[in-house]
Amino acid sequence: MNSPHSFSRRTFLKGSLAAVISAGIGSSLVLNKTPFRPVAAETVEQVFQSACPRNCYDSCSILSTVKGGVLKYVEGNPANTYTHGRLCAKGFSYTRSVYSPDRIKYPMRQVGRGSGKWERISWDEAFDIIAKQILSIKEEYGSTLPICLNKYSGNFNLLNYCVEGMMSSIGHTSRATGTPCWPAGIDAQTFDFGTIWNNDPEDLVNSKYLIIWGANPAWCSVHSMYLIEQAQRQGCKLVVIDPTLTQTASKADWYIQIKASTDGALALGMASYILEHDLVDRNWLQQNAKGYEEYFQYLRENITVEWAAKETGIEASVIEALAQEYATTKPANIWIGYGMQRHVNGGQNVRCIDTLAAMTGNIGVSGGGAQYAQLQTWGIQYHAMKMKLPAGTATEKDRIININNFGREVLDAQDPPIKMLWIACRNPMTQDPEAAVVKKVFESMDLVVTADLFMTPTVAMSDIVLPVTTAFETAGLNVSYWHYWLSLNEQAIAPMYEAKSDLEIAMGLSAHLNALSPGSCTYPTSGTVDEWLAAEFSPDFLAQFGLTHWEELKKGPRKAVKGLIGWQNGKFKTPSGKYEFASEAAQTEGHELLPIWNEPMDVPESYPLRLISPHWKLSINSQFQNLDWMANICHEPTVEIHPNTAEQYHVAEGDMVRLYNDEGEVRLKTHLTHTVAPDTLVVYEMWLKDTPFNINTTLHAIPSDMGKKATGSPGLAFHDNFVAMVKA
Ligand SMILES: Nc1nc2c(c(=O)[nH]1)N[C@H]1C(S)=C(S)[C@@H](COP(=O)(O)OP(=O)(O)OC[C@H]3O[C@@H](n4cnc5c(=O)[nH]c(N)nc54)[C@H](O)[C@@H]3O)O[C@H]1N2
Ligand SMILES: Nc1nc2c(c(=O)[nH]1)N[C@H]1C(S)=C(S)[C@@H](COP(=O)(O)OP(=O)(O)OC[C@H]3O[C@@H](n4cnc5c(=O)[nH]c(N)nc54)[C@H](O)[C@@H]3O)O[C@H]1N2
Ligand SMILES: [Mo]
Repeated sequence: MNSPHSFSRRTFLKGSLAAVISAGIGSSLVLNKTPFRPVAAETVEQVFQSACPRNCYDSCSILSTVKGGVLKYVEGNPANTYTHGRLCAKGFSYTRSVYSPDRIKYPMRQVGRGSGKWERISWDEAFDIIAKQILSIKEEYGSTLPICLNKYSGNFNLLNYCVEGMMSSIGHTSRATGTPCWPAGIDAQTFDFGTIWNNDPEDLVNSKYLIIWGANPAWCSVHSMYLIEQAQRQGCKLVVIDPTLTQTASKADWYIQIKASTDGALALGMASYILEHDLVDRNWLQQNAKGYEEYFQYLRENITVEWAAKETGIEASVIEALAQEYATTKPANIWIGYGMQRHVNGGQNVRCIDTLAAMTGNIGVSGGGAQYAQLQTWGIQYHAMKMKLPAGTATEKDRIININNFGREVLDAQDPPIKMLWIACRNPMTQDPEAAVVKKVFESMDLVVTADLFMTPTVAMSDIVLPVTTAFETAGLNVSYWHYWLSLNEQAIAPMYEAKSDLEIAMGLSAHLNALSPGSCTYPTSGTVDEWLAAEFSPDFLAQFGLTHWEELKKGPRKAVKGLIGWQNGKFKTPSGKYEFASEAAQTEGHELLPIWNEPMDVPESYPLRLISPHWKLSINSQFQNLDWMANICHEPTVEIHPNTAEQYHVAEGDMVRLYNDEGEVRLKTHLTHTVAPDTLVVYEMWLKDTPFNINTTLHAIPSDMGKKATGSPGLAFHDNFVAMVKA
């Protein structure tokens, strides 16, 4: 997931069109209501290849059944052996999101930002207002830098990089850069290995020992659970390390509750045990690693299991048993989650965990690894994104705005200031830290344009909303940052109402800009969907999936034919070509040379409770939970609290409480459960329609230690958030 997850996916290569898209200069696009394939008679069912474009490990291949032009049902595509014919609850709800009465149906203008007074306008009018504003900014400031794009994870269809392309095609702009998902861990693995490269998750079945360390696949990567359970049936021991007893932990053979942000100490304690008991794979190290003697010296001089026990809150005997079992059961696998790196020392903690896999020779082998994510399958051409600047562009480059401190950095931007926002695939009002600051940003703009499907809190703070298509109403291409499948997404139904894809929007805006000011935008104003798709394939990319022509994907998804076991070739992408225990690259970036212990954040005296806000089973970030189908299952958020803590604060099950700190506050009901640690509260991040709930009103924009090198901005320490609690 610069992407993936934003910059990295974009730059490394981490994140319909209707059959014919026509655009007349100066006119709006002719909306093509003809589906990708002609609609057959009302009674005939047609099945289309679809792909879930959400920012999720699983990126499922879907089969969509359409009758009479209506999407009747969706199911997992069995041709994808990872999706395996299954979907998650969110996936099965797609028929509801497509036909939801809450869809934004037409372009609209809001009279008074935040007033709720929306009036319908035509696409022509919308494009006209936007194009004129862009040209007037250019006139006033001599550049397009006052225009800021914030796009991230609403839709990872690879053609959606057209939004970045559209921005480049008008000149240099300000860009929300980086990713909230995984940046600290990416940098950590970049220092250690050279990049991120997990084994094919279908290889999980070959593990004999699996530690899931700060990930919750039972909710966030549901298709991996099937593989994990298969491994368990074949004798694999499953260990889960998490401050919370998650649903994944409930499936484990061994759940270890850890104090948040102390994972590095646990890994170091285990490493010191492995070293002391001579369980090190010296042979592997000699051939593949650099700097391990320095690391071992650090362990010998500084680390004991007893010390690790004190830091982590885990008994010494447990650490010893875990280290012993991990180092002696082969192959052993560690899945390093994104939740555990959302801390001020998160990247360094990942580096500490990586060393365990290296010390025991569990790298480059089936069933082994230090699995985090992969970008191996992201090698498209980025044709929709790479656009020429218009002639006469005076600026030298885009301006970087840290996506993880969007509010503050936009307000602080000067020379020139930021005056216009383009928001696509994003809901910063609920997903970003410092929600009050983000609101100020929206209030201070001359024009805010948001392209979305639903009336989110972000749309509510915009001047213009542009209705976009769902994946079923457009075409695309999807890969995963976890598994190795490539799926084509065929257009299955005509666009609903007046919705357009982001690509159609880019082309339409370009037509309008050029009509008003010839040469002001280089984005193409025409092209068939097949042409746009074909342009993303290089011979290498085709070969990676054993394809001779991209259209073979119309028959079904394809899996990469090589690169399925990370680092099997032993050629690490670090400066030395080895696995680097000692990383000068890390040092150059201002980090430690070695994966030594870095302290967690101090608990502020006035705000003694740690508030962890992980991802929710019925949503993908701010999507899905707004649907009535999901609201029927969960209609209000709760704060999970340990019964002992509840007693201490004199609160009972279902009481309303106020959680607050110097950033803001949130009010919600309690749910008492032994699954959370006594010093910790858990509130899942989500957007529920028609409620003021927003957990990020309490969240400071505290950076995690790493992320800048690979993704352009540091990560965000989402889970180093501390609050006080009172009965409301
Ligand atoms: N259902 C669903 N699936 C999703 C998403 C979603 O919102 N919902 N989001 C998608 C996206 S964008 C992402 S980035 C991924 C996220 O995928 P995950 O990383 O699996 O999800 P999180 O819930 O963020 O965090 C996982 C776990 O980290 C734990 N954790 C927090 N701090 C620590 C710590 O200090 N140490 C340890 N050991 N554990 C810790 C949390 O308690 C949580 O159980 O999932 C993707 N899939
Ligand atoms: N407290 C807390 N906050 C978090 C996190 C956390 O763990 N805790 N996790 C963070 C993480 S890892 C992530 S990835 C972010 C995610 O936050 P965002 O990047 O904002 O992603 P989403 O909420 O998935 O979707 C944003 C919007 O995209 C819209 N959308 C969907 N498809 C399309 C499309 O085709 N075109 C356009 N233009 N729009 C579309 C959706 O309707 C939705 O309103 O949240 C972060 N926020
Ligand atoms: Mo994410």
